[in-house]
Amino acid sequence: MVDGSPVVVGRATIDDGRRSKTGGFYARHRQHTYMSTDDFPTDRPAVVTCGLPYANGDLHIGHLRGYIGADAFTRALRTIGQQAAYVSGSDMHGTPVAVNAEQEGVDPEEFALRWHEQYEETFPQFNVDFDNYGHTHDETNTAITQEIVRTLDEKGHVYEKEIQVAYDPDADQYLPDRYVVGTCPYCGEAARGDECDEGCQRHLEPGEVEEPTSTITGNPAEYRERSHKFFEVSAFEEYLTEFLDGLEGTSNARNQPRQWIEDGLQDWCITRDMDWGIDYPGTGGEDLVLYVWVDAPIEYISSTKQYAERVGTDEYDWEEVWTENGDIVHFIGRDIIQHHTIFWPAMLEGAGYTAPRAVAATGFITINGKGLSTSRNRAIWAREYLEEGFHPDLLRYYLTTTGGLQQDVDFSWDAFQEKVNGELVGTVGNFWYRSLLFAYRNYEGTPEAEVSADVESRINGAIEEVHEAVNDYSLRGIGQAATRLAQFGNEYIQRNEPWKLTDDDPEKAAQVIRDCVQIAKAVAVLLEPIAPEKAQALWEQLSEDGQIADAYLEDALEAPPRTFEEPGELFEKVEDDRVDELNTKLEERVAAAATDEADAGADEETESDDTDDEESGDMTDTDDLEALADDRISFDDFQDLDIRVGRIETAEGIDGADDLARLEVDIGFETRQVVAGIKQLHNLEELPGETCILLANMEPAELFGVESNGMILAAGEEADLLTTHGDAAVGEKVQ
Ligand code: B3M
Ligand code: ZN
Repeated sequence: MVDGSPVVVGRATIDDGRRSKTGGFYARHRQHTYMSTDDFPTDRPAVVTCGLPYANGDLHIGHLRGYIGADAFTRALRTIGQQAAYVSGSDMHGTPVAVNAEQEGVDPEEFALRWHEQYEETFPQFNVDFDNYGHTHDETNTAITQEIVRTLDEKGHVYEKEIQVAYDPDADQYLPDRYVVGTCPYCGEAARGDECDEGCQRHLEPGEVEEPTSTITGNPAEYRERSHKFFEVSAFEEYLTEFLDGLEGTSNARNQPRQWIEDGLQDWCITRDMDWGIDYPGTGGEDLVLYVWVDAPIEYISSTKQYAERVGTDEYDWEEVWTENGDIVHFIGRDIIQHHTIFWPAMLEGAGYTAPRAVAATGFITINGKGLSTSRNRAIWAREYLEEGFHPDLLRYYLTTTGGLQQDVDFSWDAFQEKVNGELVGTVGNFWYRSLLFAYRNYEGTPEAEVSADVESRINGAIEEVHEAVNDYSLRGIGQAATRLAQFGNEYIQRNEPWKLTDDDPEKAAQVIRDCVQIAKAVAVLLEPIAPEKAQALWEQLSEDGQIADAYLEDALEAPPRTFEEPGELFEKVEDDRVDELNTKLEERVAAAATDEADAGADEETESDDTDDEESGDMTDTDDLEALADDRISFDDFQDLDIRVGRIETAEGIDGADDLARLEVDIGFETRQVVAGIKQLHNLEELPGETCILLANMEPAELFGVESNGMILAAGEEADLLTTHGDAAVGEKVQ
């Protein structure tokens, strides 16, 4: 245990930086008893949001991972009895939209609305079922944004300051954000005016980017003095530290901002020299608009309000959620953690709104192990996926159950085929079809028998897994609960061989099939958050009424109707030749894009496409456990490893490196400096004093200019640090 004994912080018992398992049990008739009263389901309304897509280009698989994930999470919350709304909207403002609209020679409003309408049509095609999908330019968001900024101003949190802003003399224009590119002052990578998108991912303030170049003319930009409005984020340091201690979601969303706070918070420039955006509402900034990152998250509130106004505030009280005590859960990409864990909670606190309960920051998507790149056409486009004729639930399953939320997930058509054919066709579909077909042929539906105690208990176990997965923000856990139950079903039917029993022991045969039909229904209820349309189809095959989306987890134990029709197969194999064809198409178009780029002499570094989140694909093996090694080593080989007990003396983040921390570890004879990829996974402040295990005779390596002289051993995707449990002294050899 790295972080010592469990401590009660904020809402939940935190143990090693993660929510503890509740140890709760499932009871029928919707009475839940859990150790912590604050686990989901709560008696408060929840809202789940997903980062707003900039209304500036086609949606691709990188976007879908987030929207599908948050949709699945909301559906899962509802299955455990949590009232929840799922809202988002299009991000219409800022330079990501203005620059692209200008390139097309279109007015930004018209440009953004066109994309907005396309997104509204596309999301439901992936069964992403928003309760409200608005946009940041509408009246609701304009009004709430201006009100919040006025409140912050009245409370003394906003001030005016003269700053240097980039200016293009040829274009006779100021150059906010994406109108300027240059070098990040923190890590030296190429950066946009307001974000170090290719390096350390830091938000950059106006004037910070070095060697500024105008993206309009390509000329070096000048700096000119201008008066701008600032929000005093620095005054919220203490508040934010406490907020992070109680924040749920992924560990990167807690630990990364801690580091930024430690480095010292800067105030935040909230205005820009542009026409496109929401007007600054106070005095003295009449010619300024608000920075896009002010009004964008406020759309979470506006969209919730629009939903509540549509269904009635008796049904869903948006003010309770946002100003009293709602459970607010934000799903975001890991590149926008700073906006959601520093600027946004400070704004909410300053203006008297509710703090988020959780920030779940997902990793990126890579394609065939390489960074997704829209400009290089190395992407799987939303429209393309559907046009290829694949069912949306297959992609939903792939994206939610391949890898943990924080991990980068690789997509390849081969891996997609393997997952679909293995888990959905081979496990879930196979179990569903064989059970229901047997039941239909022999009993015209559900046999008249009681579900056996063992099977009831196994289903209860799966229900409990979902409760735990929801409270751990683990989409993979939700999906796996369903797949594992189907796996159990397959083993159960195989073990009991009902086909041999129908003549010899008809009662036993009926019992086995009764159990299987119940498991089939339970798998559907459990799988609904991930694969809602397929689950609904199974529901209908069972002759169940209504929508499976309205079912609670405990309905998994209710008997299905006595009779049903002949079932059909719900999943289809992805054939090898389809995969070959899709691989070829992808390769060809990546090659074509490279040729176009070469022809146009495009400069890759200065491209301004927000969806072009090229990432180095550092893939962890995705599903479950890595296979055991086949090759055995000798005892002598093992003896070659000099593994020692160590004590961590210091731990600090390495500037410019997203994941790396520098540790000093006492190993008895000496203190070693090591570099470990744990910056986002642990609260570094809490590591000194912890006992760890260090591979001492690892070859030295240099990472980000820091020499690493040994390797800390850790397990699993959250880098659970290995330790000792007795009185082994520092320096002792592990053998
Ligand atoms: N529109 C897109 C991004 O940076 C941005 C998100 C806003 S969330 C409030 O991922
Ligand atoms: Zn940087």
